[in-house]
Amino acid sequence: MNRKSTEVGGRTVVSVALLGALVGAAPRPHPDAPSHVSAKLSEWKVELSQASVGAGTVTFTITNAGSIPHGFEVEGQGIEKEIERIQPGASDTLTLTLKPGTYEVYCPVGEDSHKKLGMETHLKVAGATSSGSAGYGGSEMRESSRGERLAKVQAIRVTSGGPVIQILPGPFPFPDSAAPILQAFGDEREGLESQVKNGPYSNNVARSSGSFTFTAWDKGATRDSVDGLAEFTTQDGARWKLVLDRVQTKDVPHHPRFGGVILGLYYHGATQVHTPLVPTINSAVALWAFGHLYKNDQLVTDNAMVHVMLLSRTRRDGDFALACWDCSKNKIEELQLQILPGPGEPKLDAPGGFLFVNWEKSSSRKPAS
Ligand SMILES: [Cu+2]
Repeated sequence: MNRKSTEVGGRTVVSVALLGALVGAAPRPHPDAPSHVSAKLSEWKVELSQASVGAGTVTFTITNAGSIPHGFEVEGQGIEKEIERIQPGASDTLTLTLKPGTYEVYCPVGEDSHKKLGMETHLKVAGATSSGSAGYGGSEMRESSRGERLAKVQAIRVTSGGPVIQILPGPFPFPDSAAPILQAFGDEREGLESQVKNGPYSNNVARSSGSFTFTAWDKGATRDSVDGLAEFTTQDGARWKLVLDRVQTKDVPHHPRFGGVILGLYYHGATQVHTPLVPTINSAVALWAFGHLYKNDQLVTDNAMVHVMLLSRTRRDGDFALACWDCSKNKIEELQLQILPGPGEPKLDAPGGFLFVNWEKSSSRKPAS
C-alpha cells in the first residue's frame, strides 16, 4: 500500500498542528452514540454530509449520483473497508466501528484512477481521548500537498519517434474483454458497440510517415493549454497538417465531465475510465483539444476534435497489431493522435471518416520553463 507516498512539501508541521487543534476542540458529548454519514458519489468527487463524527459505530449511506459505476472505501487507523461497486442511481450502506483519527474516503474503482480524478475526501473521527490521532496526520499532509499541486503548473513536452502507423477501421481484437465493461456505458454503449465491430481500435494498420511535437500544461480544471504541430502522410498519399489550438474541457466523447490535460493516469481497458476499446494502459499525458486541420495545404476545419495520448505501448513490432488487453506495464512510448471532425461537421475524407496515427517510440520531458 503505497498510496500516501506523494510529496509532502513544507506544510507538514502546520497541517499536523492544525489537525491536533481541530480534534482537540471538537465536542463529543456522546462518543458511543451511532453516527450516520451520507455519502454522494459522482464524476469526479466524493461528498460527505459531514467532515467529522464521533468515535464508535458509523453507518455510511452511499448514493451513486453519477453516470458510471463507483465504489466506496474507508481507509485509515489500520482499517480498509470497501463496497466494490455501486451502480449509477443505486445506494448501499456500510457500517464500521471507527477509532479516533483521520480516514481517507475514496472511490476504489480503476485501481485509483477514479481517486486520482478527484474522488477522495477525508473524515475525521474524534473521541473523548484524542491522544492517538496526532500521529495520523498522513491524510492531512496529503491534502495540503494536493492544495499545492493545484497551484503548481505541470507541463510536458512530447516528441514523436519510431515507426509511424495509420490505424484504419476494423474490428476490436478483444471484444470479450471489453463487453462487460461496455455494459456500464449507458447512452454511449450503442456507439461503442458499433466501434467494436468496425472502428478505430483495430489491427488494420498501414505504414505512414511524419512527425508530431507538442507541449501541454496542466494548470487546473479550466486553464489547461496545449501547443503543437503534427504533419503526416496517410496511406492514400494525402498530406495532413494539424495545428493544436486549445484544450477541450467539456463535451468530451465517452465521458461528458472529463476533459483538460491529464498527466499520469492509469485508465482505459478494465478501469471503467474512458473507452474500454483501448487496452488498460498508463499514460504520461492525455488530452482532448481543438485544432486547425489542413489536407494538402487546404484548410479542412478550424474545429477538428483531437485526442492525444502518450501511453504504454499497446502494439507489437512487425505488424503493429494490438498485443495486450492489459498493457499497463509496458514502456510509455506510444504516441496516439486521433482526429475527428468538429461538432456538426461532415466526416473527414479518410477511411472511416477519422484519422488515427501512432508514433510507436516517442518520448517526453519536462519543458524548459
Ligand atoms: Cu468511481
